[in-house]
Amino acid sequence: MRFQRAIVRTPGTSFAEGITSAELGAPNLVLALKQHQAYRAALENCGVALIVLEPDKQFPDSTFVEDTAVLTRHSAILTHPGASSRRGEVAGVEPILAQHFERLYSIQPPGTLDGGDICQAGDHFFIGISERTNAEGAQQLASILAQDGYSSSFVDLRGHEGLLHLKSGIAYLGDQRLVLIKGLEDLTSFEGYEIITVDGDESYAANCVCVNDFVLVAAGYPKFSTNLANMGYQIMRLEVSEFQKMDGGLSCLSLRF
Ligand code: CIR
Repeated sequence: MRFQRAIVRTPGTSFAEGITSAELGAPNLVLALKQHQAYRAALENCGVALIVLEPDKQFPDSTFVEDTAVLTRHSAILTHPGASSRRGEVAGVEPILAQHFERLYSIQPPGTLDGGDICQAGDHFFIGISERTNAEGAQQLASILAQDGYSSSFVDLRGHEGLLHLKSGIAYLGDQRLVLIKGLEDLTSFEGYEIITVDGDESYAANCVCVNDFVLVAAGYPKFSTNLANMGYQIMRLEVSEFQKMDGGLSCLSLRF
């Protein structure tokens, strides 16, 4: 699937007040803005037209736009984020999604769902059940996706410490190829896929994003990025240290469609 557009939101002045468990210190906003600018430029180099939303100080985590929606060829599904402090972010992306998608759905409470827990692999969706996405939210999404002919399966992440979202530990590269962190690669959900395992000391790099002819990879993880390059992928390495401090990664910074 080729992406035409991506929605991003510039981090705001309250960025450091977002939720984090990373214990990597406070993020530097000036550096975060610089890294965000490079991320936007990388997406443009992948051939994607950007829709840049203004910073929203009221929602410190709102730069992590991926969590607010799940986008398919047919529709946009607005989420109901698991963290109550993030729920207001959804209304901030709805108008722009309404301009681009004919059909909009919403995950309804008591269902909760974060976009970061959803990994599309062709016509199949892996739906992570996590601290943020509950079984009810996962089931609602599966039913919506089924209406459009997509299959889905649930991946229970609750025993996997340190994994905030499914996509913190998995990425789909196309051609039935999945990137997986150690510990997830044995799950039966991923049978039939070719697995590229990420070493434990580089697990943060598993959150890479395939955008058209390129794979965006976090800088600083040489074993993984060299492995991908040797497999023939065109790599763009991006510094995302300030987003990592807030538990975020490359995929969460955009909604691609
Ligand atoms: C949060 O805890 O919700 C944010 N600080 C980080 C969200 C990262 N999103 C993602 O992995 N999809």
